Amino acid sequence: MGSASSKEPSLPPDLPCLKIALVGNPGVGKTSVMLRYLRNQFSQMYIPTKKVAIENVVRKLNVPAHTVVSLTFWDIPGREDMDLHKSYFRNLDAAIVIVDMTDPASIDMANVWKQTVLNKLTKTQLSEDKKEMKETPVDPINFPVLLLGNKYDIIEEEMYRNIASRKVSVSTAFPNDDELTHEAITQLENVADAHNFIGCVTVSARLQDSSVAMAIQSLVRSIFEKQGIPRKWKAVPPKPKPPKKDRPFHYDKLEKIDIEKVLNAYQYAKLETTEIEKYDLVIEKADSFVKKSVVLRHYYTVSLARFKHACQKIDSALGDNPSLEDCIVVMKQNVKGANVKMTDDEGFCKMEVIFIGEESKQSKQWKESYRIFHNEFAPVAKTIQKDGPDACIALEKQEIGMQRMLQDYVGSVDETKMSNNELNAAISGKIVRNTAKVQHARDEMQETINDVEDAARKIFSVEQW
Ligand SMILES: Nc1nc2c(ncn2[C@@H]2O[C@H](COP(=O)(O)OP(=O)(O)OP(=O)(O)O)[C@@H](O)[C@H]2O)c(=O)[nH]1
Ligand SMILES: [Mg+2]
Repeated sequence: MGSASSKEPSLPPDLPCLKIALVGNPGVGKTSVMLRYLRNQFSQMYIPTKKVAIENVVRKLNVPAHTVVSLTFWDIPGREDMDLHKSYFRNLDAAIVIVDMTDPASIDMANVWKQTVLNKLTKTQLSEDKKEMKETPVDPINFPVLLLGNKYDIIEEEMYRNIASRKVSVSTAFPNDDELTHEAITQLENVADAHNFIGCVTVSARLQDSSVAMAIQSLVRSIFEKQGIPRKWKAVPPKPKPPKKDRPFHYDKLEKIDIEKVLNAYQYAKLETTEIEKYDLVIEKADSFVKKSVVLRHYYTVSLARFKHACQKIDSALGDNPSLEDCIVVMKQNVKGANVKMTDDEGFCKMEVIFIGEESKQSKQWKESYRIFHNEFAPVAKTIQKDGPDACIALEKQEIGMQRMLQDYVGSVDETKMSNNELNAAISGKIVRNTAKVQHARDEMQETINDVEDAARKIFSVEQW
């Protein structure tokens, strides 16, 4: 059995590790089969493998349960002058003899390759006194060797071509299985039977048809069936999570809201376009600033309302529309085994939880309020403080741009004496409405900045109480 890589911390501790050798004549596609399985790639170019190539992969295979398995493939070059070193076949779990379905000679050679592997099999074991490693031969009788008929795509094409030429005048859909025969398939099956391979499968390393993956999965399954899957080889079940109420609450590890995502996801009525390219470019730019201000204001209002609502659940005495200060007081009063302190954080505030006792279990309602404050309300308020003033300036510029656009449009209509009054009115109307929306967005952004400043003042004022 190959040894598990102990460097991978995320791997299951008892990862089953299989060492599999790929052998066969030169050019049959050993490297291609490995490349398809490991990286789902294929190259038409033939570059003969000069030295043995060793590749490892850890996969979850359905063999039968979803079991994580480490597979190490030894791609052994097929050249005759290759020295087949002992180490290639030491502690081997299985071998795949690959043949080329378009090359009958390579199929005939399959048994020679199988015997070569079996003759060289050894395994290492600790000596009886456990002082050294001993190398001992392996009984080849039950050793799993799979016969893999590669380049099936080529003979499949050939078979379909033959059928097509036989059925020139017949327009039936698919040929049935009896018609899909080829002497190479018969030859492959005969060799597998005669020489006691564990089975034979046709595959194509060229096509992305999963044939290679399925063949390897079935080989691994039969290895496990033969060796028996020791209990420890089964996929390691995930550690049971502690019951919900005992789970530690990481105050600073809560993921903060992603403002960019919020902006992208928000359903927003865009500014109107005019179908005049030079105007629409300006409108599109203005639109991004308007959207940002609308979304930030909306999100700020919603998260503040959600925070207040959550605080009401901590203490129902808060009433219907509690002030922000009262909510912070409730948070401070209801924290257990800790103090809550409001501190400055990038222009807004942060709710710091300072533990004073060993037991610090907060109620579900408290945690939810904290989560909303930390995760939603504070991040959006900080973004408004940071980006709001620039957004206001940008919106002001866009507003001027829109006014110029209107002048330009009206001027251009006069100049060309266009007679389509309805269309002119529609376009001017769009520009006027867009201008109003930009103006409104700027006013709202300014108001929101003031609201956030006000909120920060109120929150800090609680610290002085
Ligand atoms: N059409 C087709 N061509 C294939 C397939 N598999 C491999 N080939 C081509 O066959 C040639 C030889 O493939 P390799 O994978 O390099 O063969 P190999 O067995 O590793 O050869 P050596 O390293 O010399 O032992 C390449 O040109 C591949 O593109 C297949 O499934 N279909
Ligand atoms: Mg090769």
